Amino acid sequence: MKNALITGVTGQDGAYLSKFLLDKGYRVYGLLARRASETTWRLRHLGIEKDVALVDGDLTDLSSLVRILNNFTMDEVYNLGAQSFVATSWTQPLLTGHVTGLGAVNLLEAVRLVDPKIRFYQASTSEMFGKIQDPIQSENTPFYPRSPYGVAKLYAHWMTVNYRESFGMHASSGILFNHESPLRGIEFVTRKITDAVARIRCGQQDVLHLGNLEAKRDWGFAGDYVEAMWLMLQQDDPDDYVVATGRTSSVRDFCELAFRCVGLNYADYVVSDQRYRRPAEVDVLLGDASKARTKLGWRSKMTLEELVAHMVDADMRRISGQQTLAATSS
Ligand code: NDP
Ligand code: GDR
Repeated sequence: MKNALITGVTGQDGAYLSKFLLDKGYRVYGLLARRASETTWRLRHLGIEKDVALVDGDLTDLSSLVRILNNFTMDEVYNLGAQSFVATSWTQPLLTGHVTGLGAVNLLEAVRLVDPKIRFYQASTSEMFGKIQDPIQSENTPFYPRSPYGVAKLYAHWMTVNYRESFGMHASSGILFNHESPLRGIEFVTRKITDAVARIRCGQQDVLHLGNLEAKRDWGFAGDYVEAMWLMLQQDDPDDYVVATGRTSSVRDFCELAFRCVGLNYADYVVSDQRYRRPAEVDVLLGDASKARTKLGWRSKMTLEELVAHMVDADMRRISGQQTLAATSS
């Protein structure tokens, strides 16, 4: 049986990755940062809350990471923990730098100090491409981050490369494009839309205020993407991989699909609101995942139409009272 530590275990990807690894027979340890209110609703929703061993620690506290790696033998470490909401990174740039940037280096350093043979995964992001330098972004596309979050992630990304090259560590980065699910945080645009669609359909909301409707993203399903993370750590050699669907759609397109799922026209409900616009925008992202396809044998399975229907269905069931999914997230 292999042991894996997941930081960010209470987040969307942490929950799906935990389930994926448990199904593969792993013993899964999850780094649990202390919060005043409980944060494990996603693990509970997937029915795995009792199967994940939660260990107390924080990415900003190197001593907690060293203690955990000293106390438990790990084969693989997945660094998914972050301040991951791009908009918040302008209002909390230093916290974002500490958690999302330096936090990754704390974990790399803990691995190097305790057992450099542990395989390491860094959650890098398409936000590093920001103001895109190629119309389709691959591992060879130059980076140009557009937010404090993107800059912090780029630092963590290069430190992962640096630890690989300096110390020979099996450290890989997945440059993942946006991936969504019913477990997505309510502040991200896709879940904000599907939640509003359900509320509007059930008569609990009248309008949906959004920012830039023309921004385009390459949206996939989180459940598909966690497999790519695992595949990277099963390779003989560490490397960096783009993980994406190869299709880009606008926020407006997403709205149209989501409202159509419940027989409504988005144009009757969606309002563009200056409050949700960002100081600097990433206008369009579109990933080329051919390296992941060739070397890892990975491909995105769920289409955008299926993803939207899946998310709307989950929010409809929650809002209409048939189940309590994400009740604590909204
Ligand atoms: P979430 O925002 O859902 O989860 C973030 C996780 O990080 C939460 O578990 C949170 O804990 C934890 N965390 C925050 N601060 C700390 C800290 N100081 N110490 C330890 N843990 C902390 O993100 P996702 O699941 O969507 O994404 C996972 C990772 O992948 C993130 O690093 C994100 O930046 C990156 N990424 C995500 C993409 C996406 O489309 N989803 C695309 C590309 C990269 P708590 O619940 O207690 O706040
Ligand atoms: P993103 O996701 O910034 O790509 O980061 P988000 O869903 O927040 O925004 C996507 C695009 O939608 C536009 N938008 C809005 N966004 C939000 N949140 N709320 C709105 O009301 C709204 N209206 C329009 C945004 O301007 C943006 O262009 C996500 C996170 O998961 C990161 O952690 C991850 O690294 C990247 O995806 C890949």
